[in-house]
Amino acid sequence: MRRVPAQARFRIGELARRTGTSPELLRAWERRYGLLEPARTQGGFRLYSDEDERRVRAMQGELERGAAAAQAAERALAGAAVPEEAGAADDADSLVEALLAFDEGRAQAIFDRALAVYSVDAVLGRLALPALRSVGERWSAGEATVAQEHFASTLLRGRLLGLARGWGAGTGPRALLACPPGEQHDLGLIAFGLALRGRGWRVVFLGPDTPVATVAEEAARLRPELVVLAFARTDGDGVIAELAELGRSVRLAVGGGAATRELADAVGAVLLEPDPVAAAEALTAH
Ligand code: B12
Repeated sequence: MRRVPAQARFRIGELARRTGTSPELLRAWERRYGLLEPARTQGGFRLYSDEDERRVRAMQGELERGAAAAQAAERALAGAAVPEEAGAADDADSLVEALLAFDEGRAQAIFDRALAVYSVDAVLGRLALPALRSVGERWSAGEATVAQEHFASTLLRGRLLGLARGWGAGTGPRALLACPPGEQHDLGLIAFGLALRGRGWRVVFLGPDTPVATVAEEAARLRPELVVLAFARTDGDGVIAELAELGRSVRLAVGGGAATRELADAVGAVLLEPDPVAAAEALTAH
């Protein structure tokens, strides 16, 4: 049995929650196909890693595409070799192409394949976010229509929220995520939530356009380790005073394209790094 490598850190229940499977099914795949290679703690508990999570998602992807279980396991085990960087970047270009062509089937297939081969961090940082940003920039430059931008944002938002299933469960520190009143731009915040969950946090997501009073109420009820608000619009409604009040009772952080040092200082918040994955890493390391 392998020694406990640093990245082996969650138990079978957490792996089942993350992948929408059951501990019984995971044990069966481990026993029958050697799909998972858990490490063992002193106490003999199995601990699983991101690589184990990638294999389960790969197995699910192959089964969804109609492969037999043994064949699906074989492909999932074979999938690990692909270098993350190179492939994902190419995928981002093909994904943007498929999205601008309203080719849902191809866009979904590219996303499925990426999930089968790369970690969630790589899918976020090298595929979903670059593709969303590229469509956004083309829209701003008048090279993409509102319909193309809406199609792309909605499809990817659906896939990212699909990955978020169960992100509120577990025993890790809890983060309460929301967009302030009048703010509908939550794609970066969803990506940030997924990156936090990948690092063992529990995520409570209130989503777009949330009154600060509602955030304060939930924070008082849940007592999260962190409250995070995302700002994409510079012309956002005046919530500074309300946020500063909230910042006096909870640990507050702000992020997003319109989150500035001035805003963070004004409300007593931590200013998060622009990249959602790097921001989650920095917070967890901290
Ligand atoms: C998609 C989009 C929408 C979608 C949002 C869908 C959704 N669920 O998020 C919809 C259609 C709802 C929308 C509506 C509007 N939008 Co809009 N939208 C965009 C668009 C095209 C892309 C934004 C996006 O999501 N990009 C993908 C994300 C992942 O990238 P990003 O936002 O750049 O974020 C990066 C970082 O900031 C970071 N990040 C983002 N959030 C967070 C959060 C945390 C915690 C962290 C750590 C990091 C982080 O992650 C990303 C890094 O990769 C941009 C144009 C652009 N080029 O950005 C305009 C844009 C943001 N929208 C704009 C405007 C004006 C509007 C509307 C008013 C348009 C209208 N007249 O109706 C409405 C307002 C809605 C509202 N009340 O908020 C303006 C904002 C101008 C400003 N600075 O104030 C922009 C910049 C377009 C423009 N150039 O004018 N929009």
